[in-house]
Amino acid sequence: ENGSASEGEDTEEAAENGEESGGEATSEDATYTIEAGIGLNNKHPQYKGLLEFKEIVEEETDGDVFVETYHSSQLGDDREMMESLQLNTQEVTIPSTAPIANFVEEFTVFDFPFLFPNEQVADQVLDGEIGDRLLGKLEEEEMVGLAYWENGFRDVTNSQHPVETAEDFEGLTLRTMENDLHLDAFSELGANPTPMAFGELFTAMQQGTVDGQENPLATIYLESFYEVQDYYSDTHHVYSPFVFLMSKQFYDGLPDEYQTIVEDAAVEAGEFQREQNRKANEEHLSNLEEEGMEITEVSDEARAEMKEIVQPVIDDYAEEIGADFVDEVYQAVEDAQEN
Ligand code: TK8
Repeated sequence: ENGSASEGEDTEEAAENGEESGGEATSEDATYTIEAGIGLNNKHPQYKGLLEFKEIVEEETDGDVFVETYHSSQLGDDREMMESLQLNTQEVTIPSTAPIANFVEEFTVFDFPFLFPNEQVADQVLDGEIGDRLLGKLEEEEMVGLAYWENGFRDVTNSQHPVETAEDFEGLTLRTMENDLHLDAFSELGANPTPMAFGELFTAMQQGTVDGQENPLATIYLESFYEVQDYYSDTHHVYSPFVFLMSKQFYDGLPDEYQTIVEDAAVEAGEFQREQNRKANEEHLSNLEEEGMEITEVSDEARAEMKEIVQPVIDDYAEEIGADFVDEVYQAVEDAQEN
């Protein structure tokens, strides 16, 4: 690995070169190189957000910090990329909170089924004191959390039959993220959950190793899941945040001024990403229909029944990660709804 935080003696010179050429930044001109990798492909708003981050950082540092972007799990799956951040052999990744919970268990709370009623409430809680506090806990794991981005409300697809009520989960082999709460909640619903890295999912559906999966609309459409799935249901059972993570060792090695730049850029690019993501999630339902998927709308009653079934699992995890802390999160959700 190329020791990307290598301190060059020619910082000023590099910056000058960047200015003189006036063109695209290159890694040769830079003192610092950020290798940034995500699991989703380059059509997804997550990648567009990452390109926005790159543009801001390279412009604000006059090319002295160069950002190399990778998608489609090219650098590994969420877990592997986080491990690379811990070792400082990769600088940035933007995983869902579910795999992060294997490093900092309190992150499990954001994956509680039906916790957030809408995206605006999610924004307020994540961008508020609670979200901040959890980002702080990542430092013990050699990572720095710079901002929350958005994966979105998760919906179910499968190749067997429409999922309209809780009973329809019975017997479905569903790929889940590698997260114990997800595993237990889908078991409780009667499904056969199969945890698997995202990068293996398409093939698993294609080969029939799993009947289905759950992810937000943008992923279902932009990753062409409609090619191997027939039924879509807008269950919206879990809101998945993304977290913009940086290797702590790399971050600590940056000059203060650059730390501020990458932090602000992660937040600003995140605002752009959330916007793009919400647009995508609105557009892609009709795209799925055009591709021939059968769309099932799930009623509020059916959602309430699903919630009731998984409630014992939620209670167990609340106990495990700290009942007082979880109460604070519920309170923050309520407060956000009043605003
Ligand atoms: C992408 C993952 C993914 C997530 C999943 O790296 O694994 O299903 O929703 O999109 O974070």
